Amino acid sequence: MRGPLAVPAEPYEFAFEPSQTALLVIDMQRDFVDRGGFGEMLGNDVAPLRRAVEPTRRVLDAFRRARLPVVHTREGHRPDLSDCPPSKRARGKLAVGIGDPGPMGRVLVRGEHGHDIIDDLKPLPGEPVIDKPGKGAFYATDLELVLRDKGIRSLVVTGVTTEVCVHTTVREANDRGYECLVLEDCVGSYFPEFQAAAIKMIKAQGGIFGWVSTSRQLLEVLEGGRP
Ligand code: C5J
Repeated sequence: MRGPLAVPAEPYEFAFEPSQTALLVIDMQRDFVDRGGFGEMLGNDVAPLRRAVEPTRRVLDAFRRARLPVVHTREGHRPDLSDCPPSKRARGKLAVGIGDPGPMGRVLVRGEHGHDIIDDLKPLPGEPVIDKPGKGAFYATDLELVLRDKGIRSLVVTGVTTEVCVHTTVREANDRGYECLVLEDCVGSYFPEFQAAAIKMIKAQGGIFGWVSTSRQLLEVLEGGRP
């Protein structure tokens, strides 16, 4: 692929070298995104998260066609919960919480059906899947090593939820020197007001955490608007 490229974005054009850019797909897990999962069981409307699936799939397909790196993350814990801070488990005083039997197996436990990535965005063999115990994808994981070994400097960020794991990861990436482009139609929140505020925060103050664009604008640059 030719490079460098530039995508229309806010607060200004996002320039990137494709060979140094990875797609990050954050926590597109059944328990957050699917109807009947843990997120919906807590009373959340999963529709805004589901709206991010199709545009994310198009971007994922484009990265795969261009043979650019894709990295997926999943939030969750070991079956014995030894990597789950008691404070995280206790928070919310939930009747069904982390580690408990939920609608799709034990909630946020690795190996359970609900913990895994939705079928529409299933990782391909060879695409790293980073299992993270926290909200940020860099905390207590080998993500930074994986990115460094691939020579990555820029991240195209998608996933859920915008104000929690996406934001935490973008902030961590920013502090580590990565340039982040967040695709606003490829990230989702259960709360429309949080989605709007989280997107605004990223691009505020000259792009304090990064840039914001859309899947369409990125795809037009990556492959001339191919559907
Ligand atoms: C949350 C996440 N919202 N992946 N996790 O607890 O954003």
